[in-house]
Amino acid sequence: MSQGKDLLDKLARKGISRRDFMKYCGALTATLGLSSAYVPKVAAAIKKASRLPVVWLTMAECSGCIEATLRTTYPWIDTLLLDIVSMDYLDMIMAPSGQAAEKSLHDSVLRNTGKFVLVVEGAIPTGANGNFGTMGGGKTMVEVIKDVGPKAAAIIAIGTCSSYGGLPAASPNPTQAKSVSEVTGLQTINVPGCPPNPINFVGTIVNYLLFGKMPALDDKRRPLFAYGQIIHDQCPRRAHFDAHEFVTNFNSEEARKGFCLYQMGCKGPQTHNNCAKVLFNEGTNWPVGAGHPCIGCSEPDFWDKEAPFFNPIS
Ligand code: FSX
Ligand code: SF4
Ligand code: F3S
Repeated sequence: MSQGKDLLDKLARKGISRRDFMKYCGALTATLGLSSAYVPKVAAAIKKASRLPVVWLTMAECSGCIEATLRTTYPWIDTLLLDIVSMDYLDMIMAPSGQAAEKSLHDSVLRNTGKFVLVVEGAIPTGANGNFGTMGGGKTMVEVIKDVGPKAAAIIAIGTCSSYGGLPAASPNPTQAKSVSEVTGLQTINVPGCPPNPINFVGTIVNYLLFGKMPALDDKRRPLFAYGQIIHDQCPRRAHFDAHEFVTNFNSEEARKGFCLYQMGCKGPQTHNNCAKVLFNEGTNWPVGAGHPCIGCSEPDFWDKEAPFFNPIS
């Protein structure tokens, strides 16, 4: 049985029709900024994917990234992800634990040196000789990332923590947490957000399957297809900003009318992300749509730089 038919059969068993699959491929194609002519190519790339080996390491974080990836967007994203890639190590969902899990990591890295994609979620605590963060077998996260990182074909930092330090590195940063690139000296492809939209992660992988390379990046090493524009330029409340119609109190007529949240602290004018276009939870909504100002979660050091979150940009 061909892998493509295999995937569609697996999805069918979950009640996902070919039409649903094509709809998702359409959303993915649009997110990647490709014309609709690419939809069949995206579908074919996913169906024919040769199970790209992926190792996913979770470091110091809140697990929001993996939760967002596995539990939202589309209920069957797990099937899709586990089928288009060969998830050789992901401690959060894998069956083996302890030494058996360590062995899976070791074996996969050995078998696929130079060929696997390393996905890292979370920052790396470097204080106390790395002992704020240890993994199975007592190795520090610093040791693990320095060992595994150089053996990968590419490193995707998923979430603001692994990309730039994020929450664990927020002031006063007692564990001296740092980004993956700071600790390893290696360049990463950053898919920030706290958490990031899973479609931007899947899009990065599919871009690799489709074109054999990682997508074009901005100066903070974020894929341009997702982070090429600021929120403010895509926001449905923008007409209110231009007309100086602002919310100044959450419990007000202006808030109910959906006026601009700039004066409530919205960081949309300086935040690069595609939330306003692709939305979260299968296209349900996004922070500003729900009436909350953007807190700039896809920008480096946002916990420190953007706080207090409800103060207007100074
Ligand atoms: Fe959490 Fe991920 Fe934020 Fe960090 O997300 S959602 S703290 S970016 O590493 O788990
Ligand atoms: Fe810009 Fe935020 Fe106002 Fe939207 S709500 S127009 S992103 S300031
Ligand atoms: Fe984050 Fe702002 Fe989007 S807070 S999720 S970048 S709207």
